[in-house]
Amino acid sequence: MHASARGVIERWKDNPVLTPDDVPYPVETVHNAGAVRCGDEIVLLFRAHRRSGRSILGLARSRDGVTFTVDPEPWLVPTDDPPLAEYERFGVEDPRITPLEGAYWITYSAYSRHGVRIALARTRDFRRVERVGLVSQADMRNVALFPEKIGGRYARLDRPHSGIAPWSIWISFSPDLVHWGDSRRLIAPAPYHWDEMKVGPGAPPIRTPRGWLVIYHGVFETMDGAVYRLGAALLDPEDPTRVVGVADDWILAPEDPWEVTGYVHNVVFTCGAVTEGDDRLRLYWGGADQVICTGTARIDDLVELCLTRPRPALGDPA
Ligand code: BMA
Repeated sequence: MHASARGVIERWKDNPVLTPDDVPYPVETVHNAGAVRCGDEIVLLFRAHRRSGRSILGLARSRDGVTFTVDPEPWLVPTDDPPLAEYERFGVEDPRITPLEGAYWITYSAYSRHGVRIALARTRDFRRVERVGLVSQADMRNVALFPEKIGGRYARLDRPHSGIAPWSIWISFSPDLVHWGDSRRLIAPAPYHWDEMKVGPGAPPIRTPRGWLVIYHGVFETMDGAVYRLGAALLDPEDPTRVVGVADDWILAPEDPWEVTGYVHNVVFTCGAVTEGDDRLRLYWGGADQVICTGTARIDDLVELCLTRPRPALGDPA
């Protein structure tokens, strides 16, 4: 029997797992968290709006994946040090965490009057953090590093903005994690489909026996504003420039009251997931840009959706 997209993610019964009230410093929101295992903890790096409307990154820790304690101070705030200061002035947003070669690498959006660029930071312990620098020009968002080199190069999924082309998921390569190129488009929004307005990578790609599992967000424009949902795609395990399949249906849509109503209505948006045992994925998502929710799915179910009911990666859906 084929897995059905509806219900493929089992929501945690006590969502949301983090709200602004859980944060010991003033914030309006807590959402869009990168996630990783670090020792016996799950660490979330989340985006939080200050009253000004500008964002900072906060850190929360958990032993069980559902009960979190937030550190007393923000983890990363816009820097005053040049040259990055000029590019982080309006805030830092949407971090993704990738463990790679003994460190945790964090890609985040750096906002300024010059647009949105991606910056890279690294840490070994989530106590000290070192900024590496900017790794894209404007305008770029949603950068997720692969957790291993591919063909001798670092690889990432990214999502350039364009006034001309649809906002698509691309793949790029680098010799050093700083200089990127050889970019190719992988997955485009599908016209008149739930992800027709834009798509963007979510959690860093997850290696499975049948390929790299990509959880992405897709946006649909309505008369009532945009709706953000999550979808799944599979890339070839050896050559991730080849798309194996993009699931036709979404895997998660705003349904719970705190996903439907909040800072921005009708949003589920992910930056992170961790594996649980051999066969499950624990996904974290922002609900309505205001709270953090979690749920789990069988990795095989997600993979099967990509294989059995795919839509064209770059073209019209069936
Ligand atoms: C995107 C980003 C995300 C946010 C989403 C929905 O452009 O700003 O951080 O969750 O919009 O508002």
